[in-house]
Amino acid sequence: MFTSHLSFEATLSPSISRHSLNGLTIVKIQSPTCDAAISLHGGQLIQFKPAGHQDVIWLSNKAIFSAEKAIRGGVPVCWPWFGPVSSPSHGFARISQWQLLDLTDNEQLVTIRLKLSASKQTQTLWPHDFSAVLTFTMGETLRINLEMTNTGESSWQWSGALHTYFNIAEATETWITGAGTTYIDNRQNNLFCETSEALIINQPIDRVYTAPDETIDIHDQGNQRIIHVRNEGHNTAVIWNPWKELSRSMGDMSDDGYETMVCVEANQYAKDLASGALLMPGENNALSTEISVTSLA
Ligand code: TA6
Repeated sequence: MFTSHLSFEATLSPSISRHSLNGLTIVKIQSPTCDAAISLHGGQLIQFKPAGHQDVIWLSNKAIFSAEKAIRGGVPVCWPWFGPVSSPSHGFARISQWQLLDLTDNEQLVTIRLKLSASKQTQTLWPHDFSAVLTFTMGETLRINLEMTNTGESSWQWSGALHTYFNIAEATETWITGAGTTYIDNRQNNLFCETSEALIINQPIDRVYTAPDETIDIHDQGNQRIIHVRNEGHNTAVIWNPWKELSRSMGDMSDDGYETMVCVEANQYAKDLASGALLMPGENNALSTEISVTSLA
């Protein structure tokens, strides 16, 4: 567990402290309602455990904490594009250093805001002016909101995802409802497919659901719970499980890692950069996901 490798730096409030891990800054939350952690590298939540529940968010036990790489697990912020439509894949936000803007802590509810603005580095990858603010609201539930502003003189287009890795007891005992009945299958060369049944996690899955309900439910039977995922500002939802072969091929994922995780992502999908959502100068847009748990025990 990453927590055993944290070096304490400072107390920021009764429930919030700052630590370092391999040179990365980790903000840790320990409140009466939840344990959580956020890496300023990538602006990435890496832990969320509501009081009285198992971890809701999955983090690879082989995750690499380095400024050069996205952390495997948690909630990677894929922005200002999703997927391999440009380089680096899934955009630069998840490998950028975010700044701690401010925090609030009233014990029941903690909010943390991080900011990323355009820089010489980002403009070599994406020649636009922007500011992006991530707001994490953590209590019995978790809400992550990515707000983006076009601070430049010309319009730009974006796509992206809050690429959430969920912790489940056992993939083959888990099914997903609410994703809808139509999807683009990345494993069949982006073939458009229709389905009716709930999705059971018993094979490699890499699907962009094109008409998801506002709330998607993960029936985590092995943990006797349902995880509710309510997305806003998205046009699709991505469901991903790498399964055996891909798990084995990823150095930052154990061979059996696929058995206890599934990604359900709030996604603004675009098949290429030019098809992204348009943002005019001075305008802003947002993408959010809210996660809650119903115990069936
Ligand atoms: O969200 C699904 C996906 O686009 C998959 O195709 C797979 O590439 C996954 O994201 C993880 O991508 P990463 O770059 O983090 O290895």
